[in-house]
Amino acid sequence: MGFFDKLFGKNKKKEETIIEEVEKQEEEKLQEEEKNNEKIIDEKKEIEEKEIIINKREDIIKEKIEKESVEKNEGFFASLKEKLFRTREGLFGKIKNIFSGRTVIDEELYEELEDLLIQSDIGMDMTVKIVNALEKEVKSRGIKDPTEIYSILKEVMSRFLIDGDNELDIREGELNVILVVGVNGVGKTTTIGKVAKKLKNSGKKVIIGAADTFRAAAVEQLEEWGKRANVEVIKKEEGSDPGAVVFDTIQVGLDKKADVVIIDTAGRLHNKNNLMKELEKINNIIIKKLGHSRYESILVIDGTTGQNGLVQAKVFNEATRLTGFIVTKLDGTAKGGIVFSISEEIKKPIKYIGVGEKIDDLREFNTKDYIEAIFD
Ligand SMILES: Nc1nc2c(ncn2[C@@H]2O[C@H](COP(=O)(O)OP(=O)(O)O)[C@@H](O)[C@H]2O)c(=O)[nH]1
Ligand SMILES: [Mg+2]
Repeated sequence: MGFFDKLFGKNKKKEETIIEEVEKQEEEKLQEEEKNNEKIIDEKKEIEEKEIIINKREDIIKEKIEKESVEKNEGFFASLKEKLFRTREGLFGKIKNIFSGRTVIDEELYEELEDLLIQSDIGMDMTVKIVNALEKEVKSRGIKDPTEIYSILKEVMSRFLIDGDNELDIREGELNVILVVGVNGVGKTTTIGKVAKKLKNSGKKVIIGAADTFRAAAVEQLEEWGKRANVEVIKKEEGSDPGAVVFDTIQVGLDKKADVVIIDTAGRLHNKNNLMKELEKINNIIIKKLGHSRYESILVIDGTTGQNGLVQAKVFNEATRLTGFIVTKLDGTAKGGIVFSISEEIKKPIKYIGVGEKIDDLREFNTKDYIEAIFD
């Protein structure tokens, strides 16, 4: 082996080891990079998975919130308690506080209670009756703890609500008439739509008569509700005789073998005598057409109008023949005491209560449910 050979051979060896080393290093680098890449991919995956979970959770929460708010505020499934939360939180919440904040039962307590009851639209007379009955009950049971009074008040107040006959008198196999009266804006037309849907859903054939002929808008509004409830509406031109509409509606009801005819009426009170005369005429037409006077004549009262509602109830009750009441807008008031004074002073049943502007916002009235809904 010559010198060069020796030299190059050695160098060759050196070259090989260098290449080997470089290759090794590169491989290690590659492996490291791959590892890093895998790590990044894993991390990315993890983040993506987390995002999916978070999104899913958000969707579930969103859905839940939407569902709850729909159930709370709308539709048939909202409980009466939810619908009457203003009444409960407002007035009756305050009443609860006057009992819990003291240690003795004294005159001052009863006075405070009286103030709150009057504020709730229960009215002076009713309030005195309730508080007297309460005092008597508390004494006779020997109650000393003010916190025990709340439940006794609940009991006493429920006694002042007329129980029974809360359902509309609808008979099988004959035409039933429901005449709906009340001043403008109380919710007659809206309530007729709600009642029509309820009856229709229970399998009845329903026809509505538009006897509020004084405003074209009134007829249009009723027709709109007729569409929503999917029932026929009988009407005549604006300004025509309301009695003639009543006559026609009952005739169509008889011809088509309907189960129920509901009649919407005008509610102008600026001319009270005229209105009452008109209603008398309508009543006579109904009795003549049916051949008897077994029909519902329902006064609609706006629950937010306070004692004014009670005055209306008295006026209508004296001038026309009423079989019951529907109190509307109880969703919109912190009061709700009007229900007690109407029930006690007029001594006629509340058939339904209105708890909103939608077609399903109508509830059958019964003492127990109402008391439960407004007391905590
Ligand atoms: N919040 C609420 N509004 C109601 C209720 N009933 C009726 N209303 C509203 O009261 C207003 C008058 O109703 P309407 O049916 O036209 O009264 P009418 O003049 O007696 O026929 C409308 O804006 C209705 O949406 C109810 O139970 N709750
Ligand atoms: Mg109307």
